[in-house]
Amino acid sequence: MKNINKESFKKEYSKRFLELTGKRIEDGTNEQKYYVLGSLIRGYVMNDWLNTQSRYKKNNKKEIYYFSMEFLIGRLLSDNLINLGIREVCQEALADLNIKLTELEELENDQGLGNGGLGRLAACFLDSMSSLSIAGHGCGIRYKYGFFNQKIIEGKQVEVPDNWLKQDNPWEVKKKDESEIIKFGGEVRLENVNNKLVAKHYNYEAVLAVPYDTPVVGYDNGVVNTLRLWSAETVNDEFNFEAFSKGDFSRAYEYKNSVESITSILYPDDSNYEGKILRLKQEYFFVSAGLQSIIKKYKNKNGEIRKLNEKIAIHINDTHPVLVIPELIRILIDEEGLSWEEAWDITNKTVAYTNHTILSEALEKWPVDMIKKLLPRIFLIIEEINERFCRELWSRYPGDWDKIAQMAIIADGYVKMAHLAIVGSHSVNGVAKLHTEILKKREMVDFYNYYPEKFNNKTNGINHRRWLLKINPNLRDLLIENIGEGFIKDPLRLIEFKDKLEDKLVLEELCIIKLDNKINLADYIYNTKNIKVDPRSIFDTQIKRIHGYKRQVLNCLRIMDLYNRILENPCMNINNRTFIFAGKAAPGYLLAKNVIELINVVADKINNDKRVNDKIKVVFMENYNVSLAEKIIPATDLSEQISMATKEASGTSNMKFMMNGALTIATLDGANIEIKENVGEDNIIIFGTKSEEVLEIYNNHGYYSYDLYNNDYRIKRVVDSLVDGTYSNDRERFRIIYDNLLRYNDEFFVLKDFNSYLKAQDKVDKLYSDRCNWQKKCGLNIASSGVFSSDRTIQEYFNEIWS
Ligand code: 26Q
Repeated sequence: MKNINKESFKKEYSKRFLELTGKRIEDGTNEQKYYVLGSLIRGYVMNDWLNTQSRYKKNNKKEIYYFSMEFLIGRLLSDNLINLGIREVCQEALADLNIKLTELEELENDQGLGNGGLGRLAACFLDSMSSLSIAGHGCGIRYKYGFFNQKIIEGKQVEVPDNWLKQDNPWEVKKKDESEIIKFGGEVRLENVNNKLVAKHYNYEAVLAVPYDTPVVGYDNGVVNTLRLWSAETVNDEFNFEAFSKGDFSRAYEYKNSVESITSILYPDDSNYEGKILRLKQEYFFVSAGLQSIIKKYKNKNGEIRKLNEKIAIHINDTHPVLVIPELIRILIDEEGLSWEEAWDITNKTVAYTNHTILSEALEKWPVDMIKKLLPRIFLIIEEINERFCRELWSRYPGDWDKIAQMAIIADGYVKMAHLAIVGSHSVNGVAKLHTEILKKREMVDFYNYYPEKFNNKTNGINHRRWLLKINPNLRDLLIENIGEGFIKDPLRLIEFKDKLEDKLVLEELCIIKLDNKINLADYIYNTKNIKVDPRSIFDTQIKRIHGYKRQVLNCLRIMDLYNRILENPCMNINNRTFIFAGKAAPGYLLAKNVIELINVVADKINNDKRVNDKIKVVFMENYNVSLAEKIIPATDLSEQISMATKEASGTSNMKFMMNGALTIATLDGANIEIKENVGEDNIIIFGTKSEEVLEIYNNHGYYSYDLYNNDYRIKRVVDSLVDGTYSNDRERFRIIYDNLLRYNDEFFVLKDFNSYLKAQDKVDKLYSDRCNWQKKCGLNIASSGVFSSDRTIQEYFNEIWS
């Protein structure tokens, strides 16, 4: 990175402003000021970007490609400034020009190309790879529309398209000259060429894949890796020429639209797999484009194709990019002339797979006919993999047809993508200890028995530079003051903060920082929602996708119960609380949408009831995204991680809250278990049915929610209030939730865990009353959070999978 000082920056900025806008700074809009700043910073990065690539080439370093359908990046401006170490200089220089950096930062649209956890994890991993000087790049799709924007109208979620590219994106560079051709449909014939059977593809539809590269800047190390996102265009300029020249304009447009639609939208569903052909097209499109460009680059570096796996590692983020396996085999055989055995061996050694879910409804399986028609060559290869695999199984388990049918890649007219991923890769990992154990012992037990060496755990992590340094600058300063800057590059050193917690002044500082953050959030809530909340109340937060298993309903029923109790006992002695929710529901997920409506209706009732509204308030914040999370997390006292045990593979917001000094109320699910191990059981509040019991009850069908409801007055009262007119004159309004709890036997044990949750919440209230002790626990959470940096996670991937 070149050295910049304030004066030279001011000159360059003014010059660039004129060049790009044709205006003087004082006549420009804030959007223009943001764009010019972004493009100037990108310019600064260019040299390091080039140098990084040349270094990798010269050192012949192994390069890692992280394939993901989703990258939930959020904003980039301030992260890039921090990693370049120039945020302060820029801030001062801009101030001289009468520009407030923080205002420009707020103008940047979120790059919201992901649904939630999986996409955000990919973004954190990119930062960690660059910051650890690992040659690791991202490969994905440049969706024209990101994850929808959520509006709440009359309590209900309304989806609005996220046209994020309406604002010019200063970070990306289009590289049309590095485009690739992707082939769909048509027929494949095996032809004899020089006494060799060669697959030839005819009558296919060709689509152009155009890459857009975004630099991924490492922290204070001059490394710049690449996030390459692909966009679909027609091959022959704009239109279907033939139709166009015959005057059939509408058909010509239709064709252009159908091609561009491949990369138009991100599927907004993270839990319910839907077998839409467009989704399959998206998957193959970016996989094929990414692989072709990787191999081109590899061969350009004089790489010997048979040694591909020594210089390239490909990681697939869940099964969504699993077509890399047959596609790589295709390229190696059809284009490079390798034998099946060679191609298979190289592919296997190159590809590794992470599983992110055990929800069976989220597992991808594609109809055979669909794959056959859309990707005829790929289908032949999958068939071959399946046949060879089944033959292997036969010799291992002769006669055990059931097992072979269970494990086959193709069965009952479907291709099972997880099976393809396990068979075709050399490593399969879960994302937290419990999750990996469940994969090994239950969900994938047959595969684990067959390939025990492939299975391993990599507990998730978060990028502590964004999720601590950036979003909580006062806490950052306090940490630096007390333990120095070492933790920035070595987050495990956060543990040094533990010793400082004996100092009353430090605890007081922590308290002030939190209060300050809460005041900021309270202002934001007032400005956006017109609700006044008390910054001295407990900020109790549940922000994540809305889903049955995450149990926002449990939280909401608990608030409804508390409301009842305060009405009964107006002098009840509790700490004031502000309940904060945020999250989006998949557009077709009616239960989740009903939950959003319930929270909003309950909020309205409570916030406007003078008998209680000085004690409790409920806020549902609209349009949850990365930037909103960045505002809420540093201001939270209590982090709600209350999924039904076994269902949340890991969770990552749990780690973000911990790192910012919130206490966690949690079930023993996902990475909550490791949070407990690290912070100690006295510094986290645990409740609820444990995973072993959940699994047992699932097996024995030994749970009847109706009995619980009938035998527990408080449960009955609160559940009845869903349909008895308490919250809505329309008694059918929350019928879906009601039926879920009673008629459909409460799949996620909301009622079963209700009392245990209430007790845990009472405990929280008591703990909070002893403020000094509470602050100390917050400090211990911060000090113990270093292992949850994605630097640790990435180092493990690197040591144990990629090299
Ligand atoms: C699949 C097929 C068709 C359409 C959509 C999908 C799809 C898209 C997104 C399926 C799943 C997802 C996302 C899953 C996800 O975010 N899982 C979360 O991953 C986090 C990172 O590992 C974990 O922390 C969470 O526990 C897990 O729920």
